[in-house]
Amino acid sequence: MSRGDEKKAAGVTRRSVLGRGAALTVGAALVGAGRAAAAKSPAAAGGSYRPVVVPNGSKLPWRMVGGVKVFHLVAEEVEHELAPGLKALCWGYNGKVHGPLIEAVEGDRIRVYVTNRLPAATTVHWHGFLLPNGMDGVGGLTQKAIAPGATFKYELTLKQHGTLMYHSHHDEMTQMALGLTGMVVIHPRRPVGPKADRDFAILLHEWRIDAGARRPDPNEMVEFNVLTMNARAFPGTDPLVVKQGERVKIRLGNLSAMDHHPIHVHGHRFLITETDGGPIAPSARWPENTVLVPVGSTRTIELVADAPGDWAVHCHMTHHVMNQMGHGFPNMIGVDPRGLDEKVRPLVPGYMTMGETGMDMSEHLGHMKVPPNSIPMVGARGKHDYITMGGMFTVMKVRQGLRSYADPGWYENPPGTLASEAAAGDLARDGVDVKETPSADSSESVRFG
Ligand SMILES: [Cu+2]
Repeated sequence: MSRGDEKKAAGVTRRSVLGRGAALTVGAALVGAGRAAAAKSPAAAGGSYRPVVVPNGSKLPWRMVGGVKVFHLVAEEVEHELAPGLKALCWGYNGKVHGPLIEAVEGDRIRVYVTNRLPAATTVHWHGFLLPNGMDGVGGLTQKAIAPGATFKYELTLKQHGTLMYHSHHDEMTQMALGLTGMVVIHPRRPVGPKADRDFAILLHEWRIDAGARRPDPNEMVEFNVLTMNARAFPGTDPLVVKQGERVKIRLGNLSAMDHHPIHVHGHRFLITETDGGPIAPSARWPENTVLVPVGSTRTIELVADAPGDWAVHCHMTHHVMNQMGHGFPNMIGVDPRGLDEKVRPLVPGYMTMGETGMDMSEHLGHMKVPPNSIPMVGARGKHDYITMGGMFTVMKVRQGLRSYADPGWYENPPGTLASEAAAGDLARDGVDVKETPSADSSESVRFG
């Protein structure tokens, strides 16, 4: 997320302390002090709202012209870094993949210019919007496609609030696979219920990028090997930094080609409060730990971050928390590679059998080579050890008494709250003999020893 976003979010948090009128002034001053962004301040929008934070992402600027919010999207080729070590030639908007998030308020009249700098015709579909048919952006059906070099104009009044999306609706298979997608947040004109202290937006996506290749393959139907949150794969994802006790909203959108993503949040339970159809009545919400975000949908969850720590937030499909270099391996689990490596090395210099105990690559770190412009299947160094995760994975960092939302580093576990190797004294006290295996034959509750 950009520093501007952080500043805005930090500035607006102070509103809860100050009076509303005074706070708006403080918020506007902070935003103005950030970039030349007076026109983007919530105060100028005619409604007060907590600006959305887009981890690793960006927001589209706008200006007010005769009571209309004017935006300008430019569809173009973008060289984008999906994770450190992996860059791809994608299609995006305004130099970004995915496109910048569009933020507005229910009731706003918006005008969006779309300039096409791609080598192919395109459109922009306003996904989930209640709008005039001719503004829906379906190439051929509701409009003529935007030819390369042309600029089209979409204009509509926002009749709803919630988390929506935009994407190309012309040769979708190619254009969405290359990244022509983005999110839209429409804040309610008259909010009800408690306001979130932190409001995050994350767009889920999947890509096929062969090792060493620079171009995502839009023809892939099944084997996606780069899974992303806001177009970044772990360890390239920014953490979600939250003060302990804050009310957190996470807006999840999914414009993957083929896969739904069950997003799991550790250490907390949340309520699903909205879909792209709008808010769910409070009486109909139920607690969850995992929310399925189907293709072409958004889901908004809310939680109170009451537990300090570094909490994993990730897709629960285990192949979606893996990166490029791990799929399609032969199954080597249980194979004894001794002797094999020596036989193969004369034929394949540097050959090393991997995967005989799984995909924990920590042992191979340092001498493991991957082809240029590709990333190993998992991970990064964590505080305690190697983190065997990649892809659609990030960390929610909950801390007491934060002074900024900059990455606070790894969590310091209070004494007695960290899993650790069992001490001999503990084993003796509890009658646990590590050489014995308690019989697990009974389906009833039993005691051992
Ligand atoms: Cu997934």
